[in-house]
Amino acid sequence: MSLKVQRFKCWRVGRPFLLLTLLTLQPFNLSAAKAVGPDDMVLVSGGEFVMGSDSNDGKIGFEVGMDSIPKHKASVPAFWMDRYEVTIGPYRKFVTATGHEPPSIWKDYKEFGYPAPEDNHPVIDVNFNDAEAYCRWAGKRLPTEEEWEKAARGTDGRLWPWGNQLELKRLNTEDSKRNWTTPVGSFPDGASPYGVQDMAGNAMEWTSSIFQSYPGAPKTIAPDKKFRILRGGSWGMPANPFARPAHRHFRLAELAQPDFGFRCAKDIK
Ligand SMILES: [Ca+2]
Repeated sequence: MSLKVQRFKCWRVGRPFLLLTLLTLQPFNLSAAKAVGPDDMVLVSGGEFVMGSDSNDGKIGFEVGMDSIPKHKASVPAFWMDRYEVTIGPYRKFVTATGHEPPSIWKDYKEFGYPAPEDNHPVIDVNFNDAEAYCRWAGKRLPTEEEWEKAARGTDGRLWPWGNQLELKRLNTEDSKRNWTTPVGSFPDGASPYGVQDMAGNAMEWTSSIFQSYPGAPKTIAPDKKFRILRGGSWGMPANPFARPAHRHFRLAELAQPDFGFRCAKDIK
């Protein structure tokens, strides 16, 4: 079995352990504007919003990870956010322009039975460093997880980008049985209050944030730069809890998987 298939299968097999971890481990220690910015970015307004989860959002340890509590107020300055996940088309231009190593899945997709890369699908099989390098090349940056969550949930603490009820027709997750990415923007009814799309499902998205406990968490751990936060779940995961925007997913920064993608943010000058 190839390393790539092993990696993905290990991840899938490992999901019960993730849930077990969430269950058993102590914490490791619109007023929304829809202005269109450069490169089809949308303006996310600055200010306070509801971040994180509590027991009202689901059973702690099952639907709500121990690392996602408590629910708290956070605040970010206004910023630009990509409306869509970064797609293969522009990522290919980045690779050509810079000589950056392309995702290995571009070469071996046939071997593993994956669909051929298509320009309007999100780029996947990228690690944190790839994502950061692309955003820098594009004159942007990765969003923090605070920015990502505000762009996905707005200010009112909703559970999903469109509201409080999970509706599987609004996103691409394992539940939809597509078993792969969809072209970005395929679920316009799944947009967030700011008009940002695919914030639940499709490609899971790297943020710039280092994994650490939230303020007021029952227990804290020291931040570790080796781990970065991904958000939003993916085509290969059940929607609940993984694609719920408050769900945190931490992985080694150098890890690439066939469902790891990203989008970029940008400061307002
Ligand atoms: Ca996504």
